[in-house]
Amino acid sequence: MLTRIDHIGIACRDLDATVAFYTTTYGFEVFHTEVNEEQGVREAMLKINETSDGGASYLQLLEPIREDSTVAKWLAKNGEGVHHIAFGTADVDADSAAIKDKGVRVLYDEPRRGSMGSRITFLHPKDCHGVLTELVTSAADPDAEH
Ligand code: MC0
Repeated sequence: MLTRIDHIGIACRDLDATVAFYTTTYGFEVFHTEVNEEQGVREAMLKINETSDGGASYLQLLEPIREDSTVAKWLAKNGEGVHHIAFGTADVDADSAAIKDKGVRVLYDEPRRGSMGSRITFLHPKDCHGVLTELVTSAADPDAEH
């Protein structure tokens, strides 16, 4: 069951400048930063609020670290902006299987590593009315990796 918006992924060309905008303009704080080599991004997670399922919702700012990354490709075509939305679930395996059974393309056979040790998969945007959609199961204790 999808229980929250885990994050909104925002593609940017300059992570430090974009972090400065979100922290200075809105007063949000950076909760976590990391490089995800597999996904080809450097990212910052800004926690917006805790949620009733024990999780949280974040803004995820994404800067590509190489030209062949999906985010670099998307930026070249669309410019900066909202890249994807991510829904939180306690069981990404079960939810992605159930969604696949409904005819939506799930991009990974097995969930991969996401922010803060989470397990993630993506749904094809062409099957989701133009929205690249991610499913996320947080690590048991995401603060431990923060
Ligand atoms: C591509 N398309 C999108 C899109 N990316 N539509 C909406 N939102 C997006 N973000 C559209 C294109 O415009 C194109 O439509 C069609 O999908 C095919 O795209 P493409 O540019 O030809 O590229 P492909 O097919 O090589 O790849 C698209 C695909 C890829 C969605 C399969 O981007 C992918 O595997 N994404 C999942 C991984 C990802 O994005 N990782 C970065 C975030 P037209 O109409 O022009 O044919 S990593 C992350 O977020 C992690 C760290 C985390 O949360 O923890």
